[in-house]
Amino acid sequence: MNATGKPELISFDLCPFVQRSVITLLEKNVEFDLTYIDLANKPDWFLEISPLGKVPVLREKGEVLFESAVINEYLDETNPPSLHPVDPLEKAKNRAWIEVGGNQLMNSFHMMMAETAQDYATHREALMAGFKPVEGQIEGTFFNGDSFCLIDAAWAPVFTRLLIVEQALGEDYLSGYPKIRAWAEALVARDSVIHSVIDGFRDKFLTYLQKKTYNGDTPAYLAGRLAEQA
Ligand SMILES: N[C@@H](CCC(=O)N[C@@H](CS)C(=O)NCC(=O)O)C(=O)O
Repeated sequence: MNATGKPELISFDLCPFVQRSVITLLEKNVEFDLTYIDLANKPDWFLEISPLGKVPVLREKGEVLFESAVINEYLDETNPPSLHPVDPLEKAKNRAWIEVGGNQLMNSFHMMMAETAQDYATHREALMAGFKPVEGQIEGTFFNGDSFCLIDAAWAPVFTRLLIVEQALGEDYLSGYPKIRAWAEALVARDSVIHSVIDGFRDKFLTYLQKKTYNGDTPAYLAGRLAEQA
């Protein structure tokens, strides 16, 4: 909580982990403040409060919370009704698949940041293999069926980015996974997901990928492909 009495989420404008918490706050109609920092130039006040120097950080009641999945659990408990399934076993299973969603966020990030075509192919394969166990878990429009749950908030940022890159490059990262494809499309069309990113997110995200270089000024693999499309 800050001077306004609202919870404050410390953010970087392209961060998928922050997006998870923004979606949760929007779904729960909680008023909050969003403070953006530059991760390339972290302010001292942020380094003082953030144990790992990472966003998101939630400032609430003079305390600091970190780790997006934990922040979301806290927001869920303190702003009922819960977005988790009621049954403890189902809830525990959802938490396990939320963890898988975090791994897939990292797999997609590594693929998008790959320096060479070979790195890209390796990470692309890991990402697509990572979807395999998920396909059979999806119960309906959303992960658990008709209701949007915390697990949907956790996974939506994966698809926000993946669908942008697919569309820009004509790729298909969900080939063979029709349930995940339908889930992804339902998530990116959801109001809370649409409003969880900055205006102009698509262009800013693609520009960020286009600027990725290595060994001085060699464009990274996707940067090169995006430049070809331009
Ligand atoms: N497991 C963390 C991951 C957070 C994370 O990696 N955030 C990135 C931005 S998307 C960050 O702050 N990176 C800054 C750094 O590593 O220096 C979570 O779920 O909150």
